[in-house]
Amino acid sequence: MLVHRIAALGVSLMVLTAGALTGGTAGAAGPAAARETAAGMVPVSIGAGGVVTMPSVVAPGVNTFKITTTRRNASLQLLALVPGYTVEQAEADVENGLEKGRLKALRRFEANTTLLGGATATREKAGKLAIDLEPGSYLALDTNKTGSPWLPFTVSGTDTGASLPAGASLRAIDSTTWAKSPRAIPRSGWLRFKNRADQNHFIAMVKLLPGKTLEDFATFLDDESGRPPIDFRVGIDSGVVSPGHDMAFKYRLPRGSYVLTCFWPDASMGGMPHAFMGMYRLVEVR
Ligand SMILES: [Cu+2]
Repeated sequence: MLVHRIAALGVSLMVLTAGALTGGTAGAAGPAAARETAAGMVPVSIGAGGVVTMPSVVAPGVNTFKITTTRRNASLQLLALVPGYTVEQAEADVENGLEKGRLKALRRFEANTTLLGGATATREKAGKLAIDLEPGSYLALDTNKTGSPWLPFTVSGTDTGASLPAGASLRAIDSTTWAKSPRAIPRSGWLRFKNRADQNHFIAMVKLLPGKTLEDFATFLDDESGRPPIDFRVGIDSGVVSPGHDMAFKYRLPRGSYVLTCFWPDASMGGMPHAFMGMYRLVEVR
């Protein structure tokens, strides 16, 4: 029951933060934009039922996936499966492991996938995701929609020659720890997520309500009751990234204090989301 409620909190956070104030921002003109267009811009559209439409072949190297959607909120996630592990097995393991909290399924999913991150989009605002992909077979899906079909695509051909866009960088380290720096990030730009930890993680960064502190968030997690001290509508979400992988996504946030956390379930802790293991810290947006 405890784990179920915790998981429900994680899911609601992911769903509610998806698409809040992310995506393409001002400053679309200029040299950076010209480079993006020149090298590896991949259009992705997400329609009813979380159906993803994008090119079936993408060039290797760094691509920028521009995500548009007719849905209110959509969350693109990219991943690759170990050869021999099928989409059907992966989908079943997600349902049993992530939604029903069955640890064997969660462990099998984690052992057989490379999670590459993602980005959110809303009907009003496109999202942008930059990832360096090696040649191979991949899948794309909308994690904001249960039952979204997993779309296969191939990475092959000539390298784009592009590099990941410059911007602020947040790092996961050790097992379930956020690196202490930077303390603050700008209000908009590209945010890079480097997973240097030994577990899967995602960035869930959510704004603290006025007057609330990180201590209030800690108390909320400990008590598992009362009103959350965070505004679920204002935040960003990176999609899930496997150890050793990097990605970057475009964001825009109002100035303020945010909790940087992760709700990925830890199989070695009975499926407890990382937030409940202390994986959170303050980030100022200036
Ligand atoms: Cu995590």
